Amino acid sequence: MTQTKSSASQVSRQIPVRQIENFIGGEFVTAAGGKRFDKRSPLDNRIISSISEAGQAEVDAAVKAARAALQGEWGRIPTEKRVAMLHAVADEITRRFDEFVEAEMADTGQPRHVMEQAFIPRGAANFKIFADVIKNVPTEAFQMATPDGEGALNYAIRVPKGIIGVVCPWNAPFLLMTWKVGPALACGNAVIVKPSEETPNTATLLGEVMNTVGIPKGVYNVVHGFGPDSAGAFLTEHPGVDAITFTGETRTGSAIMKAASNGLRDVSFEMGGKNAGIVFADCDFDKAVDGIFRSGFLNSGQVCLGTERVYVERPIFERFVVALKEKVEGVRFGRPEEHDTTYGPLISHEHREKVLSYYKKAVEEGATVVTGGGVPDLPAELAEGAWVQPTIWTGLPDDATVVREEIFGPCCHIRPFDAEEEVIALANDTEYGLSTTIWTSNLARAHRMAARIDVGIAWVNSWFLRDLRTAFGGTKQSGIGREGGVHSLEFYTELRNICVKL
Ligand code: NAD
Ligand code: 6OD
Repeated sequence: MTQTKSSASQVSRQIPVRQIENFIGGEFVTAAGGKRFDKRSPLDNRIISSISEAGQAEVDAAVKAARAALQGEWGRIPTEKRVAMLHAVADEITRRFDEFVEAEMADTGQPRHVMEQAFIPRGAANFKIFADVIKNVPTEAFQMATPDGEGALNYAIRVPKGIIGVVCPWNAPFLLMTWKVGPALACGNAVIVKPSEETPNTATLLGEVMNTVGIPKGVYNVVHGFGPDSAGAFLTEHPGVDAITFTGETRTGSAIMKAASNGLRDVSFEMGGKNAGIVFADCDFDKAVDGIFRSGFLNSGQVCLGTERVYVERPIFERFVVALKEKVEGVRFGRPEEHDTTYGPLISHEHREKVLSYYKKAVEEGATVVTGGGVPDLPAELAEGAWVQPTIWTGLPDDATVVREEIFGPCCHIRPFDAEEEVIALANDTEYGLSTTIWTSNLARAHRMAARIDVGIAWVNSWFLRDLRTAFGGTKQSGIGREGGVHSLEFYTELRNICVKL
């Protein structure tokens, strides 16, 4: 695999440790008691941030601030003005684009081009699209006959749900956080965000944007910390939080669902996946190789929609494995700020241990390692980072651990198939149901397949191609509910029917 030098490393070593505080009621707040935790760079394991860990008192304060905002100006603001403010938030993110890119690169270690072309622009778009949805989507009305002949008129209005707890993962922090905060605010709610402990930066920076734009204090709050016995649990267990939207591991979703049952609070969950990539012999070969390379290895494989199981029709199987191997071996490891870097580390050493344990398990269970399988040999300044080699396996049985469990790393198992029915059964043989990507030039087959694979999103001759008006979510253990376009309104508002006797 190609390696790159790291000329920027001397510069970045001199950067002081960033102090990150909670954002409550429009102020940056250090937690009472002064408890802090460190964030280490995935690139070289250096401490890059010191974060104030919110306790129960800070979560209580955030709930109080959010409630006051709802009862104050924010609760009365006309939709048009709210919409204009959210457009201003998007514009301010764009104005401070480079800061968001730097902040996200520092936390995740992922290459600049991924931030610049995908993750940060999506943050701004998430505010605009939902502002426009709330402005343009009508509610229903029904005329009704009554015995006195005068009739009645029913019409619906949407009211905000109240305080939304937003619990976020680390893999695409700004995109995934704003994907929840955008619609929640568009609908008139107040939010309390709990970013991942691994990626506190951009959620905090967004607090500055909110203040600049004049979003009323308490509408957007951020509490930092971990899950159990920390900010995550304090937030999701808090009776003052009206609904919880969560993106993360299925196991965590289960814990949050228990917390939400207290008070019967509504939940929207986007969780894990073990998605199948399916390649037919009649595909556009080069596009399919590119597509599966992206779906398996973008963001170092840390994408919930990624394809850790790849099924390739037998006539092109050998050729496909060779072509994907070549692409994977062409990645350039390096610091994200360097323009020729195409490939970053995993988020942390803890996650690397998990991924490497699967690499070991694959070999123990009899995999042929086509490429990768270990830790790359990198220059000294990156040697302490959370790097792993992107990895391809073949030859495993369908019940092998790495074929069944979500790894969330840069790896995939490729298996040949012979028939459509066979590959549908293979794709569906999982407890997850998030996404699939199907590569074929036979459109009739593509439609048939997409309808029969039990997922929330089926891509044909594409992957992670997002129209934000469409429904996004998972079936089975990949999620509860749908967000996106009008579907987000179903979660972030209560629909109130008003019946007027005429
Ligand atoms: P995670 O579940 O470990 O953590 C997510 C968030 O939950 C973090 O902020 C964490 O601090 C918090 N948390 C953990 N335990 C908690 C608890 N008991 N109560 C309250 N909060 C708690 O997930 P992760 O490792 O950050 O992210 C990776 C996972 O996210 C993968 O499984 C991936 O598939 C999934 N994911 C899914 C989607 C999707 O759209 N379906 C998108 C991105 C990531
Ligand atoms: O594009 C989105 O809206 C979305 N929620 C993407 C999820 C990516 C998972 O890693």
